[in-house]
Formats: sequence, C-alpha cells, structure tokens
Amino acid sequence: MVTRLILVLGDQLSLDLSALRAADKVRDVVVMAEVMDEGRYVPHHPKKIALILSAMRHFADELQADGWQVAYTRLDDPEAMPSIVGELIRRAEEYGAGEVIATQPGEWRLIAALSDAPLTLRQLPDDRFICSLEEFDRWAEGRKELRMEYFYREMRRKTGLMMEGDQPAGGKWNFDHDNRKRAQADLLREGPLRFEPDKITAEVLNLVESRFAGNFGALHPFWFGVTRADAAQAFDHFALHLLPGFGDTQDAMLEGDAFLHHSVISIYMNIGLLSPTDICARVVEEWQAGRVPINAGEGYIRQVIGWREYMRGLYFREGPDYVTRNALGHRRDLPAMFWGGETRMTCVAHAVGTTAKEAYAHHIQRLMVTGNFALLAGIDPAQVHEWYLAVYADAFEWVEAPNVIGMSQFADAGIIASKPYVSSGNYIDKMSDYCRSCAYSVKEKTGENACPFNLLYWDFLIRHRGRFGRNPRMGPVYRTWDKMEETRRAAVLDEAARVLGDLDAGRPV
Ligand code: DLZ
Ligand code: SF4
Repeated sequence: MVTRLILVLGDQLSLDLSALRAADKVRDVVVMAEVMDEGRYVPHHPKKIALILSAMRHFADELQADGWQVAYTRLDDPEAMPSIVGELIRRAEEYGAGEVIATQPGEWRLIAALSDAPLTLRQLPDDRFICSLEEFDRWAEGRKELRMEYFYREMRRKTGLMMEGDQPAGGKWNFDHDNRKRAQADLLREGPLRFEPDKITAEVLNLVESRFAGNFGALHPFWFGVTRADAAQAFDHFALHLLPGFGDTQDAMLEGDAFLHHSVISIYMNIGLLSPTDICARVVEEWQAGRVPINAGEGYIRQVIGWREYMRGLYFREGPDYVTRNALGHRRDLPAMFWGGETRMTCVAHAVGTTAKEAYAHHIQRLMVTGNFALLAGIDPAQVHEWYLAVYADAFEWVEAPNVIGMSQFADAGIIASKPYVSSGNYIDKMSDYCRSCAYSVKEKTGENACPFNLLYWDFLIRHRGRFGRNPRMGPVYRTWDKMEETRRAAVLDEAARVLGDLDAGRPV
C-alpha cells in the first residue's frame, strides 16, 4: 500500500487529532515541520515561537515512542523548505507518498495554501471542539442576532455541565454579576505553575534567539510547560490553588500581579496539549466537591464551552475576508507604544509591559486597556489584529480575530458586540490600581493632565454619532454629552484632537 503523509501542525498537538485517527501507524508517515513562513507571517513574540517549537519537538518524541514514524524538520535543517506546503512536497517525493491527510488548520490563510497545493490532500474537520462548524451554522441560521449567551446555554445543555435536569445549577445560567470585584495585592497568591526548560527547550531557545532576535518581547525567563504532562500539571495547580478565587476578581488588574487568579491555560489548550472537555470536567468536579464557588466554576466553563467555541464558529462562518473588515473606517497607524515605545499612561505601559515580558495579558487588559485605546484612537483594525496575533502566546487566528476584529474593535459592524466596548478612564480606575501612579489624572476630564481615555472616549462617540446615536443602549451616554456645557464640550474635543495629533506625529502620549 502506498504511504500517506499525515500533517500535524504546531497547534495540533493532540493524540486524538482527526488526521492521526485516520492514519495507520505502519503504513503512514507523520510530517511535522518547523518552517520560517509560519514563524514570520506576523512578528510573533519569541516566547510564543519557543512554546510552539519546543512543544512540537516533545510531541514528535511522544508519537515516536508510541510507534509512529515521524518525519520531523527543524528550522535549522539545511534542507528545510520555508513553507508547510514546501515541506509536504519534499516529503511526498522522499517517501513516494500518494496522499496527504491533514486536520483543517485554524486559519484561512493556511487552509487556502493546503487547498491550492499540487498534492492529493484531504482536510478533515478539526473535531477537538464541542461544537462542530456545521452545528454552529445550524444554530446561527435564521437568527437575527447571534448572542453568545444563547449559544452558551445550548452548549451547557449539550454537555450537561453544571446542569440539573434541563435547568442550570444554582438557578442561573450566568454568575458574571459576582465576578467584578477589585483585587487586593496578595504576596502569597500562587500564580501559574512555572517549568524549568529541559534540554530540548534549551536548544529551541538558542534557535529562537538566533533567528528571531529582533522580535518584540522577552524570550527569557522561559517558564511555559511544553508537554501534555506539563500542561496537565499546570491545570491541576490552577484547579487546586487559583480556581476558587477565579470568579470574584476575573476583571481586576493590579500593577504588581499580572496573573491574579487567571489560569493561563489557553496557551496549552490552543496548541492541543489540553482538551476543553477534560478541563471543564475537572472544574465541575471541584465545584461539586464544594472546593470552588459556583461563580468561579460557571465563569470558567463559560469561557471554554461558551466564548471560545462561539469565537471559532463565527470565524469560520464569516469567511476569509473577516480580518479585513473595517466598519468604522479607522485608518490611524498603531502607535509605537504598542511595541514598547514610550507612554505616560500607566495602564497601557503595564498591559504592554506584561505582554512583552510574558506573551500574555489577561482579558481585561486586552479588551479594556489596549483594545479600548486602539478603538477610541481609531487605529486601523487590521494592524490591531496583527498585533494581537503576534504578541500573545495563545493567539491563533480562529480565536484571536473574532475577539479583536469583532468584540474589541467593532470592525465587523456589530456581529459579535451589540455596542462598541469603549470606556473612559473611570472603568480602568474602578478595576485596577493603575491610575494612582499615572502621570495623568483619571478624575480630570479636560486640561493638560486629563486622562487620554476621558478625552478620546467622547471624541470617539461624537465621531461615530451617526452610527451609534440611535442605539438604545447608548442613549444615556449621548444624553450626558448633550447636557454638558458647550465650552466644556469644545475643550474635550480640542484636547482629544491634540492627543490624536501627538499620536500622528509619533509623540509619546
Ligand atoms: C505559530 C506557528 C509557528 C510560529 N511556527 C510553526 C511551525 O514552524 N510549524 C507549524 O506547523 N506551525 C507553526 N505555527 C502554527 C501555525 O501558524 C498554525 O497552525 C496556523 O496558524 C493555523 O492556526
Ligand atoms: Fe490609564 Fe487614565 Fe488611569 Fe492613567 S489615568 S492609568 S491613562 S486610565
């Protein structure tokens, strides 16, 4: 029988991957390839590249130990081709392979490249998710509005997680209301589990250092887990030490604590080292044993079976042009402060600083600090999208693009968010301790020292009044504006123009 090639990509490191299930250990060859094109199509954070390459190498070893034949290409192999398709063609010749079996990639770019490859190639559905793409489309069909909350309820019913018969445990589907507390500094908070690099990781770190030296972000200290066993241990640590407090402070931000009670598990889940169903089963177990309050348990599984699946469904439903959408016509370039350039805004400096150091920031830093700023300042959403895709270790387009283009930047004209996620400095002040040490004053609404969020917030709303003015959920904010004194309104818009002018001139804000 003719050999077939089984493609396993860097974010497909799951033993139950559909391509592996369709394969025959004796007959087929698994192809894994470190390639320059995947490393540089956006300027990925060095920690993200190191995580993927080291996890790929460990996974290949695991497959080999399990009896698979693996053709593995390292980035520094002299015969390595620059692209995945190039590697497949080279390996097909080498093994005289007649067919390639792949699991559909999580990005339209790569799906198209595989579809166009001069090879006989089958792309199987990626079924490591709770909701298949067909099921999502059936759910979405004919609905006027796609609301995550209703989709989530379907997923609760489907999985039976935290259900009592056909009713949600605790009598409510969603306990988010309890999850908006400020956080107190706590020197004893455990934080995510950290791992020492082993020999394989050390080699990868050297390679990344030499090939991606100019990329934004710190490679060292590298503490991510890189195997399924590491990922399981990291999740266990979270479940025991951090999950009980996860709900309450989910939206809080502290200068001295980048992680609070967050699990930082998306970095493992999104490359396939942990399965969403296993994770949720464990969370429910902890809640049933009385070790975790319902708001933490429900809040956590909602992110995994609700939000994450909903993002994926929408990404594939909306199609390849989704990442180019720009409903608000925003054209400004991404300011240098997103790449670590100077800023006087403590909140942005912290969100970007954590990102540079850890290839991670939590959801409120992403949504309400950097995302909020980019939206208010009218930054080109394609540039914002590429930034998020590059700098976060958990960012793959199927999940990152709908979060950024849709949820954060409103560039899809409201498919995901029914109103733009914008706020003045007030929200950041309420949820963080950032404003205390900021050069700007969050209490000042006009003047030299006024928090830029306060100025840009109104400027954004006024610029887009034609679109949002009639949105009933935004009525109250426009009424507040209309009641302001004329001179004050003029001052706010003048000063916002000054801030935007500074951005355009490349002056630090
Ligand atoms: C992100 C990434 C990087 C940096 N490098 C590789 C690689 O060398 N080989 C590989 O198979 N995958 C890599 N990836 C992940 C792919 O970019 C990812 O599979 C697609 O973007 C689809 O999600
Ligand atoms: Fe951010 Fe404004 Fe607070 Fe400064 S005052 S930290 S810019 S919200």
